[in-house]
Amino acid sequence: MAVQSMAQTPDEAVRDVHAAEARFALENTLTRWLIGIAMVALSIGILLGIFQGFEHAGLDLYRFIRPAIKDYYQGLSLHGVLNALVWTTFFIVGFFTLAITRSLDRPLSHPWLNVVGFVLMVTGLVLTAYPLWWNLATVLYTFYPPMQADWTFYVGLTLIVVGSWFAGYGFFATLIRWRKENPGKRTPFIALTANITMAMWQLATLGVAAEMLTQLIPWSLGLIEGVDPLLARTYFWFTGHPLVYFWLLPAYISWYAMVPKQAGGKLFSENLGRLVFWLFLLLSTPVGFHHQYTDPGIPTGWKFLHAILTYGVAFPSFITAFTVCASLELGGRARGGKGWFGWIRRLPWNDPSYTAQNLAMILFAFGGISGITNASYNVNLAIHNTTWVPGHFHLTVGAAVTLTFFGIAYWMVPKLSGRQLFGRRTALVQAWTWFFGMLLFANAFHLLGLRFGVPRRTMLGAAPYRDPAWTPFLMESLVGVILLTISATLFFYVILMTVLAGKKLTKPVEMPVAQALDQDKIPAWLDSWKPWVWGAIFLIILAYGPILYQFISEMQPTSPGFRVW
Ligand code: HAS
Ligand code: CU
Repeated sequence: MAVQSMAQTPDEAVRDVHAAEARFALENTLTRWLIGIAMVALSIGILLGIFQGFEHAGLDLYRFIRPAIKDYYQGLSLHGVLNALVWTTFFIVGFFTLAITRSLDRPLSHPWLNVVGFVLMVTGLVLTAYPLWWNLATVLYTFYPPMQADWTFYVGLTLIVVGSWFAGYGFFATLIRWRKENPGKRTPFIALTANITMAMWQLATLGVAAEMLTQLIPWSLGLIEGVDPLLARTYFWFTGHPLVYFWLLPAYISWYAMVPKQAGGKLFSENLGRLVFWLFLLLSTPVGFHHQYTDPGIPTGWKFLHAILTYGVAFPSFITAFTVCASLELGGRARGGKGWFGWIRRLPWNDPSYTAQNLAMILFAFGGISGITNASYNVNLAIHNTTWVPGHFHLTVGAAVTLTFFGIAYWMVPKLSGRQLFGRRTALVQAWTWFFGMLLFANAFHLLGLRFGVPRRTMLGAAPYRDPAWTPFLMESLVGVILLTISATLFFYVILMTVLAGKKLTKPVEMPVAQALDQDKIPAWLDSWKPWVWGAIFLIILAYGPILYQFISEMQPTSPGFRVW
């Protein structure tokens, strides 16, 4: 990065920053497209979420958009795929393209890999959108067989994942090149942790790749007659759990390495931060059976092993809670905060990028608690397949991750568009309405599931067994949905107005990068890949190898496909 020297005028310094930014023209273009597509997907996904919220409260809005969207289940499939799979994956790859290259202060070493990745992801998205739109893939975002979708759905999703692999190869190649150019130097935190996230993703997606290639794609093309649902679900959750950390870790990167800078402080411990990401590489995957506690056919011992490992993977999040709070405290005190809690008031609550992310952290504390509840082998039986589970994941992916991505967008969109954020106050209202909306929505859903066993993924508005005792909670969730509707409208308004009508920036925005208290004291073992990658492979083989071998050798691919909606 260009630094303003004594002899430079401010104008010259700005020109230098522009020139430095020009080196990243391709990276900027890729990021613009990726986060643009992510936001379009999110806008449609959210719209359908609003329809669902109203349906649960007894107001079927689908009748106004029929036949475009046939019913609740088609809407729910679109909502889940667009929000949980498309918004996240496209935003993350876009964010990393910018963050890794700025962190290493060098452009991508093999940009064609990232361009190929982008083309594959977009082709995959188009292929996936077609059957979703025509009600040929109403199988919800987990696409459990024997529900069957059109082959284009499976091939499309596969291409999105393969595209993200290519993006990952581009990032790895760039990191390797940087290491050659900078022998003996410790990898910068953001570049390292973003690459760890992508490496975790490569290992984790082997499950869904096997599911798609050996079962779902040939089955939907009529090349094989049946599938084995238990084997397919096991492959799915092999990827499905680490998928949630693929969403979370980019938010953690921002909380560790960017938010402390925005708060005016420093990262409390980079060593702890690095340890956390290596632990996620190690422990994210071998835990998938905590989604299958109620599946018959999986021996109890395996479920128990995955339960133990799940408590293991919660540990790095506890470290994160500690480190992030300590870093914010450093910031609050540097800004003049005093006393036990006085520093909290001094945090930059007037900065929407900061506020969105701090609110995201607070909601994640609750989402984390409900996750740890889910993970208990026996308590899970009380809440599995109830609305408790969507309550949990709206606090995690819907709040911790999405609200953090909104916060990131509040500096990244000005950076990419060269325009000042439009409506700082509106953006602040957006963050707070999302916070309260998710809080009410998720609280109601947790309680409905826990107290009444209300089923998830069900047209509750039309359910004949609907109990009047549910009504106050459904109304609470409706208030949440209304707040979220307002919030989403404000978000897209702020982003669109920034791009279209924001004041031109005279000085480019820089990516916030926090210094760490211990940044000159990083030991080699927190900068070396081999032990962690081998450890991760070893644990995956231990936790999945024998049982997958048994499932594959006893496979009964007999189930035909069903189109239920
Ligand atoms: Fe989960 C189901 C267990 C985390 C997402 N999860 C789901 C599903 C989704 C999902 C989408 O064991 C539904 C799948 C489906 O459709 O069927 N989950 C966990 C556990 C964790 C966890 C143990 N989940 C996540 C994250 C997600 C996510 C993260 C998305 C991003 N989850 C489960 C289980 C199920 C499940 C079972 C299956 C349920 C069933 O029966 O179907 C842990 O990783 C959570 C650890 C987190 C913490 C919180 C740390 C707090 C921090 C914030 C600190 C900052 C503060 C701010 C306090 C321990 C880091 C300070 C403020 C100032 C002002 C200074
Ligand atoms: Cu999980």
